[in-house]
Amino acid sequence: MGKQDKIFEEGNVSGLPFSFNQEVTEVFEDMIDRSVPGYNTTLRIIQQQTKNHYIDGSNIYDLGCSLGASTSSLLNALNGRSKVIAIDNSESMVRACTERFSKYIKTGQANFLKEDISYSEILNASIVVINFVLQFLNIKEREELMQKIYRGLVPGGILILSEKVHFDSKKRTEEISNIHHSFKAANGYSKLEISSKRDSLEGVLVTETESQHLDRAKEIGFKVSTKLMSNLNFLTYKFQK
Ligand code: GEK
Repeated sequence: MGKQDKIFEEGNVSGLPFSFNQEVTEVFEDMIDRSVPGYNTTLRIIQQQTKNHYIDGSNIYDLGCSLGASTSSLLNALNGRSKVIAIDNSESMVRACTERFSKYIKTGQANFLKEDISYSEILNASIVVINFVLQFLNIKEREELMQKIYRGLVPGGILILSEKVHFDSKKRTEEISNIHHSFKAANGYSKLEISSKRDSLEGVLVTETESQHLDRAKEIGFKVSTKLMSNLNFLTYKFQK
């Protein structure tokens, strides 16, 4: 585990919107672990689903890999059978991954690309992971990325998608959001840290409802959707071609 996240201890001092810069990269593991309920479960799900659905000779993608936690789950499940192509557009995240995973890069088991996933090529894939990343793209980019993933998957291939969501009812959204804030408080974040982070994410992390995600996937052509994890306002789905 890296450094403890104290970025918003004094509030949003810079006043800038949230970004995945060097400062965030250094504390990212602590930040996501203390902020996203069910995050560690998603990593176990990715490993288990990859064991079940990997198709020989296909490609494996981790889109928006951050420090490579999902990439690790993929590598553990594959045990050298295929290469993982992990992509992130944050320079500091990709630099950190290149150091952390040097052994896997040398043996050709992993490749880390600094790219905007909106422009990445996805080909001959049996597993694509987007663990809490679609929420950072604009709505048009989400639609285009999901279509591209669908085209890039082999028949039977799967997309594992985790997202933060909101609910149709404003009251329910508020209620769950308050419980989420209690989860963060119980993990040591102060009221100021919680509100400053929320403000800095305004317009950067934009949630949709569960039905918006499901309708989009269905319209694109995904045949099967299975909810694998639901923890407050954080969900993981498997969509199969
Ligand atoms: C995990 N999946 O640990 N292109 C490439 N990367 C992007 C883009 C984009 N357009 N937009 C955002 N990112 C990881 C956790 S974190 C989730 C993913 C979170 C990247 C961004 O740089 C960051 O590293 C990641 O998506 C989101 O399983 O912080 O809530």
